[in-house]
Amino acid sequence: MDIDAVTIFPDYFAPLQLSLIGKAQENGILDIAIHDLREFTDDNHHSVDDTPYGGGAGMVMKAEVWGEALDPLMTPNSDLIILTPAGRIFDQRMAEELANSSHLIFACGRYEGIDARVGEYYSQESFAEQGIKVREVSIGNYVLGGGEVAALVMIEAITRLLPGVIGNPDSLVEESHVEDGFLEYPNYTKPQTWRGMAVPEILLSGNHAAIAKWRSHIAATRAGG
Ligand code: 6GU
Repeated sequence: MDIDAVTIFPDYFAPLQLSLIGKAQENGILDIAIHDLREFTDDNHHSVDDTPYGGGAGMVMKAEVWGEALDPLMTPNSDLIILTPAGRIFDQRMAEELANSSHLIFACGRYEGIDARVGEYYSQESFAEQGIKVREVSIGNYVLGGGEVAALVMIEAITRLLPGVIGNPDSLVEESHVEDGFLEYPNYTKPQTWRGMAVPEILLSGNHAAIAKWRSHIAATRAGG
């Protein structure tokens, strides 16, 4: 999978060199490129934002700069993800859908967001014909300073679903029920008693059917709690 992210703060993406995502890049499963939006400005001040038409607080990110940054990235079958608190809420189902894409482009807005014409422009028929899809996405009902952290959240949730990224793919199968409203069961390891607290007896029974039943009961009871 190819991932591009466009941002005015490329350093936000440093953690992508760590852990499983860092490994996946070394292994060639993932190719992540971070682009500095300011490199696509054409004025001396490298300005990326301007005052909103119609008035109001804050600044809006300029369509021209975003167009220059995104044009070279918009290859056939790309998914353009515009990060905004007004977008559709990201969940496990969307992660699974996006994990099937060959190319994700994350547009990280700051300030009061990106000029609305950018999303409209790349949603046009001529792009759709090339398999290019545009989505506005939010990671939850709260406001962040910008889309960078949201892009990191999405990249982590999506890329761990790719074949070869996670060491033990069995963990993906077990957690695939998250979408159905099931949360995970509690886990324990040695010692059997810690600070006077014992591990639930059933987990020591060796009765795999009974353990599975106990776990799904607990998970179902906790769900939505
Ligand atoms: Cl994608 N952006 C910002 N600025 N705030 C958010 C968000 C995105 N998702 C939740 N809050």
